[in-house]
Amino acid sequence: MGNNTMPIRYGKSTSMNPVITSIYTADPSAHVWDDGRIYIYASHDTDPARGCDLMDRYHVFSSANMVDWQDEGEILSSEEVSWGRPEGGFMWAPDCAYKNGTYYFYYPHPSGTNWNDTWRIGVATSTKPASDFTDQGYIGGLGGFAMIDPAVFVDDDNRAYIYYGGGGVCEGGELDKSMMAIQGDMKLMEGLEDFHEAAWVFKRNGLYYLTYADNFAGNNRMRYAVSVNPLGPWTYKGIFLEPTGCSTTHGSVVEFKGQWYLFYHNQDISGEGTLRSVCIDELHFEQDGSISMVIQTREGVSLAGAAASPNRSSQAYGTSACLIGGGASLLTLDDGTKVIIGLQAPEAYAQWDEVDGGIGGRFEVAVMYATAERLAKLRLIVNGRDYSLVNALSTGGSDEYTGYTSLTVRLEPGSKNRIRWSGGNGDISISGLLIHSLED
Ligand code: FUB
Repeated sequence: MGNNTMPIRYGKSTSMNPVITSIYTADPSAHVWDDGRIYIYASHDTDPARGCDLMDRYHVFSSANMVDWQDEGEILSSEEVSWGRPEGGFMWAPDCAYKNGTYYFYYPHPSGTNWNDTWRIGVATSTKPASDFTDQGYIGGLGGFAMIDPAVFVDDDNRAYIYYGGGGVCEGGELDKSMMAIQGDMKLMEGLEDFHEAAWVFKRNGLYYLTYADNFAGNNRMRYAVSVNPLGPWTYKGIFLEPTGCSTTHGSVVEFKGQWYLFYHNQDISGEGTLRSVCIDELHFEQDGSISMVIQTREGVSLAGAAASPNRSSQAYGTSACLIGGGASLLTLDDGTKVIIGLQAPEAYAQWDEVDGGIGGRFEVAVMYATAERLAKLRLIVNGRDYSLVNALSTGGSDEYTGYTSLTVRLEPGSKNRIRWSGGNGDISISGLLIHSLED
């Protein structure tokens, strides 16, 4: 064990798309907060997929420059929602708002077994943007059949509005000072053409924009409408995102350091519509304020501001401190480095038993790997909790140990944390474990 740097994550000049590759994420709601960072509040498609019902937890991601994204870890799971569907699951497209020192996390979640009839909009709060959220219950008077996808817009005058809906119905209304109740009535958002779901509202040059997913068969697109009033009526303007290849589409539009962006998802990593991945591309406006068609790129977006420091210190655990089993074995490379191979079988594993969690808290747990496969996966188990599969994209060769994949989890205080990476999802070899502490 010792100090190390993590050069592999850094040095990219563009974000690449998808931008989040370690786990599957969808429905990104992006916000820039007072700390100068941009945050993505996303749904988390759990692997292996089981429709959208097994989406049972949320992760947040943040960046200072649009290229280097930090997994901030899990902020809420269906197990923590006392009023939620007894069977859990269905933590769909969320959003977050900030007002007077509190972050409000809004999420759609069914309250009954008959899930699609019993949607409610839950609210969890925290004084931090990406940790310590506690559920506060749901917003009274909202919900019912297919009523999903909350989006909250706080106007320049500090008045806050909530929009939501699905199955062709979009409603909006004003939140009261508590940010957890509706002031007055919700009303139908008039003037939208072919609304399906995924409402999002932003303001530019005094004009309000409402973006949403349409019903285009099998492959939704994103459309938008504008208004001089945050609750409409709206004037329909057109399509600005063509199909991404995924059966759903869902996005958010935000300005960061003078450039506008569209956050959306596709299924490029998995090829499956319920294992989606967040992407980012630039969004541009015409002279008259209309949105230009967004060009979906493989490169993603360029650095906005300084590159992240490659000098973050971390704890590195080599393969000598590792227990291996189930068919995994050690191989000594020409330069003397020992790596772990043979992780093809589900029983195969590499486990570190004495990982130092310091005083306890959030840690990015990473593994360095080589794989020639387009997509291999490792299962991450920390102190007995199964965090599901973590993706490892091809490094271009089975002896190219340049891969880095990670997930942010909570470690216990002290040096008895047990971290296990197990196989069974592709030919992948690993050269070590890294952990990096995040501020709580
Ligand atoms: O992620 C689950 C659902 O799929 C969202 O709530 C919809 O907007 C669609 O993206």
